[in-house]
Amino acid sequence: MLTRREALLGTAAGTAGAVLLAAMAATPALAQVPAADIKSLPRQKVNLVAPPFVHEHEQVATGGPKVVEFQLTVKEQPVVIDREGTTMRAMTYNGSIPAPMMIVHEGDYVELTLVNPETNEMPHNIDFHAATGALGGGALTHVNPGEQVVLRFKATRTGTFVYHCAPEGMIPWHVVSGMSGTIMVLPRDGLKDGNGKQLTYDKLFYIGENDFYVPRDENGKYKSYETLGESYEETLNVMRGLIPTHVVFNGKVGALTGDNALKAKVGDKVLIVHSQANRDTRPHLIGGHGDHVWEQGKFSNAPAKDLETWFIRGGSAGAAFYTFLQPGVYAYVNHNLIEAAELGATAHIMVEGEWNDDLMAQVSAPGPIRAI
Ligand SMILES: [Cu+2]
Repeated sequence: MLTRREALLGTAAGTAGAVLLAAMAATPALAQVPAADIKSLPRQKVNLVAPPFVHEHEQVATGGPKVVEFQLTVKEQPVVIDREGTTMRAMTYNGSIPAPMMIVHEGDYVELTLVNPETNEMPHNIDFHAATGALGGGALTHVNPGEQVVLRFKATRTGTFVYHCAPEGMIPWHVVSGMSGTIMVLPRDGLKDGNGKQLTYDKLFYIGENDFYVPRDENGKYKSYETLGESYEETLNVMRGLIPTHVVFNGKVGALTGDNALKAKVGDKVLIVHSQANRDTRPHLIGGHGDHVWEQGKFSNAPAKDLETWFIRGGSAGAAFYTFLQPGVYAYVNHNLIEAAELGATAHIMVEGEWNDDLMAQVSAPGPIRAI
């Protein structure tokens, strides 16, 4: 008798899976990589940190390329995604939505251990948009429950890039269930403004935007499920309608607002990295700007300057550099305001410091209308 997992895999192989399997057959074996030179490189093991924070890192690299080791463990788990307690059967890397950000420098080698614990229901893998070949690594990293795999790729292009799960036939489901993250590949000499001027950030905020598709029962109430397998068919039906029930930052409505607001000071130079693995979005900092914006990552390109709103294509991550000039609470939103206000795509940044009257002042407080 087929288990639920085998049944799902069977469905998968008949559809988009066939196309992907054909592509996989054409991928070279990992053994063809000349490993001798890589063996002599220094190695660094990095412990990943849950968003909106990132692991310690250098902005300007000291020394030459190295092999940077990361580990991601797939966690399939129920997560609460709004203030009403709606619980979604999520699939995650390391238990966070989005998955942790990895930061390396151009020319470094990323060496990832991907672990799929035996207690999981699903096979998983990883497609790095920063990597070259083999479906971004997806063809070399397919792990069933109870398996692990190690992938190495060279970070040859700078920028911010999405990574996500991409198992045959189930790609969108795994992605909109939480399996995406970001890798940032910095130039070895750090970020530049396009005129050769160094840009050094004081803080980095990592904001992952996700669209969720939670089925409702006959009374319109969001449903929860005991297993991923049980949630599959009804979730797919909602996904095919292309109208998300939730559009959130960092996995949950309110994950970065109120008491969870991000914090900065006037004068802080902040790099906001925004990823969306599935759907277009348009970040906007209300009351602020994007001083220097790499909409598509690609730090080798000069950043756009002085943007009011920027565009992050579905399946990419972008970075905006901003120096805060006024104190107060800033809302950072997806400026489809329905998605921001009704579906959840809002964060707050609380900025401390001295108010600058020259930039803005309330000349007279609200009061009765007077004759002009
Ligand atoms: Cu997966």
